[in-house]
Amino acid sequence: MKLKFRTPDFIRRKGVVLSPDRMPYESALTFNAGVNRWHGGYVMLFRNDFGFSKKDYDDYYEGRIGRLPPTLNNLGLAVSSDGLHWDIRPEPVFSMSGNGIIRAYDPRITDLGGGEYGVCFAVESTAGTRGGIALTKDFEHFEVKSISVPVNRNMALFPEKIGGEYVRLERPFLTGDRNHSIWLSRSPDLVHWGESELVLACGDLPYSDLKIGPAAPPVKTPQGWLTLLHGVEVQEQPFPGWARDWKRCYYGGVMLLDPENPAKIIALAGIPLLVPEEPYEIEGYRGGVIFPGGMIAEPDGTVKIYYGAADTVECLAEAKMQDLIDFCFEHNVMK
Ligand code: BMA
Repeated sequence: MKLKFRTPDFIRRKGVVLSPDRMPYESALTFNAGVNRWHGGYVMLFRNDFGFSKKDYDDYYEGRIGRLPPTLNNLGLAVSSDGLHWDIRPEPVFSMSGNGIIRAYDPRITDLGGGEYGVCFAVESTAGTRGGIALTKDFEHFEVKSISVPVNRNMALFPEKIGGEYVRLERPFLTGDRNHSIWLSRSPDLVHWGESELVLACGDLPYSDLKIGPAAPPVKTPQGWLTLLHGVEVQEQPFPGWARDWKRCYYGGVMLLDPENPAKIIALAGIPLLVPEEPYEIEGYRGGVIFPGGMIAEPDGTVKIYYGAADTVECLAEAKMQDLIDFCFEHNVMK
């Protein structure tokens, strides 16, 4: 398949860091993780989908079964000393169901300081998709602070209060696909959210004609908040996935937000940062998906970018902080 874009040369892929075959419990897909620093190393909460296999999809598309099994999922935990090699904890650590809630997925981890971590996640409910926020210190016990009204997801908390308030990016679903835009809301307590402002409309991102969303929680730099996002384009030809009619391409993107008023974009790269090109990004459950959920700035100027690939595995890529910032300005479409 010929893609319109290519990943810039300064991105160094480190490959797959987590895959379903390594799971100590039932797993079909392990992807869309949140990652942060923890106890001198790194911590990862990842999405673990189970209850089905590639064979079910082959059987379905070849007419042997009329219905696909339902997707079940939980969140798993892994820890690492180098960010590349991960030890998976023996049991999943988080799941949600009941009271109209079907499942929780796509976690993102923000270090709020003082040993406290904010975890944002999407919630599938009978009334529609919702965005949840929980607090944890040990990644075993989670205190759910708030779950939004439908329809919303892709929340990412900033690591510090701005103007005395907690701040999050989010992606409500508005009317019509092209209006799935990135918004920013503020809260005094992580429970009550408001003062919402539009950050980026889907139609203003050149590599997206369907929807966009916030990705990893923003990282503070001297130039502003470095922020990853994803942009979705409709493809004519489906990628070679288990889901054979999946005709979408998910790119990773990057932008810089104003340090004092993060609802304002300083620079937005009008071309993608991560394009699905490697076999593990192109083939899987849903081929052609890059879904970044974690970004860590290292003291030596390297940035680790964690992303789900093909909705099947979790990957790591690295770049220099300066290259990411230069990329935003060189290809800035917000002039
Ligand atoms: C989105 C979410 C993500 C997923 C992506 C691509 O709508 O469901 O969890 O990675 O689609 O399938």
